[in-house]
Amino acid sequence: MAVKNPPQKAQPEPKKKPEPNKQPELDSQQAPDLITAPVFLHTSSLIIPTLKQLQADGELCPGAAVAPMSSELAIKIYTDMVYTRLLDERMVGAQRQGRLSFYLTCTGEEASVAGTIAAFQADDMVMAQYREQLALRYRGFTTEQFMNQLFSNVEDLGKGRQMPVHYGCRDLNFMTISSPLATQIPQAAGYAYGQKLAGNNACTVCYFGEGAASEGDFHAGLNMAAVLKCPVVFVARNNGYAISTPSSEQFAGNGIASRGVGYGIKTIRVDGNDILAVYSAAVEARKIAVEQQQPVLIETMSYRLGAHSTSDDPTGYRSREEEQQWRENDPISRMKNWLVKQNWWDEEQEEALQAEFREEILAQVKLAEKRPKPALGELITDVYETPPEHLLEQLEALENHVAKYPDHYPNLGSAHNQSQEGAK
Ligand SMILES: Cc1ncc(C[n+]2csc(CCOP(=O)(O)OP(=O)(O)O)c2C)c(N)n1
Ligand SMILES: [Mg+2]
Repeated sequence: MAVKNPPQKAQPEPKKKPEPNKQPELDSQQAPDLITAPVFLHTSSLIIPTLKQLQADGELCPGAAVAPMSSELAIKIYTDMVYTRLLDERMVGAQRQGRLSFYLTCTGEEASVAGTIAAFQADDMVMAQYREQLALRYRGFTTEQFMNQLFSNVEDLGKGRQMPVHYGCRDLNFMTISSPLATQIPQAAGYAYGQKLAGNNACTVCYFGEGAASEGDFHAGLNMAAVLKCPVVFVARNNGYAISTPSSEQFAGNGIASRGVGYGIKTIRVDGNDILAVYSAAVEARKIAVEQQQPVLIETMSYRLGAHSTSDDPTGYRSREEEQQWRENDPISRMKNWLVKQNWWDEEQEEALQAEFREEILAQVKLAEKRPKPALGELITDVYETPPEHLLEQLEALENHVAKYPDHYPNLGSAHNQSQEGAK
């Protein structure tokens, strides 16, 4: 199936014959340096091809120059994609059962994340948006760690201070997610500039959605990265929507890739549902970032198959037919077809793996939801060396409130009593 993102105009428009009284369009391939009459550039002056290497039936596209991928790596990538799909399904279910407050899935975009993260080294920094849990899984974040964060319990690395899904893990070089869109983009440029100065041959991979690319931070971040030649790979996940806003209502240009070129950044657009194309592009992108010390932009064309979050209902703004069209273009089945053709995978392995993942996730949900919440006093630690008076007052007021209405805060239990100690 051709990669088409129905709600947006990401593909170049077909060339039309100039109509009378219309400005002729300039073809960048034949453009002279100087012109003597006003001729305007148009979106279609920039041709942006889409890299595709794997077909839906698991056959390679003729002539595909695929980055080498061992069977071990292919199976690791595939099983992490399957894990994430199941984790997402289960956690949406947990939210619907009232066990969890909020969740965001990666469903439909697994190849965009798996194919990119697999091309980076463990000491490369990841700065993500919020839909890239697969990158953490790839680096070894455990089911228990996912659950502790999602249930904001005492074992959560973030001490229960963040909304569910806002993961962070220092040991895995995964910067903590921030809710305000696009803040990670200039931060990634800055982090990569630090890596350049340190000369340690590491780089940063920075994920964001096409919607986040409308923020000012996107423009500042890309420009800084280009001018300062920062080793950062920007991955724009173009999934067709920013919550309910289709890309066709977000921008009039040729996707996000055209902007990379505009900032002087080496740029590639890939079929985001094609694991081999995404991986091949990311392997080359990392090489450029580290060996040539300059940024790269990858735009992955895909589709957000699920709702924006558990607070959203997409039936109000898009059709089931559109969703079905993309469901048939599923990145996981495409990779599975390829693996089966390589004789690296079969149905029996698939069933065993899914059963194992389901059991593990369910067991960890049950354990995580029973763990106590972090001590209340932790709310005001780690910012000031000595918590200031006004925060201590607010903490006291909160503790009095919780003491007055204990039935409303059942999970605080004994952890609440430790809070005084935590704050001091
Ligand atoms: C600065 C800012 N504005 C608005 C929001 C609300 N918001 C959260 S997610 C989102 C859509 C982002 O879309 P996109 O970047 O395409 O990512 P996707 O959800 O499609 O992966 C919006 C508008 C926010 N978090 N931060
Ligand atoms: Mg989007």
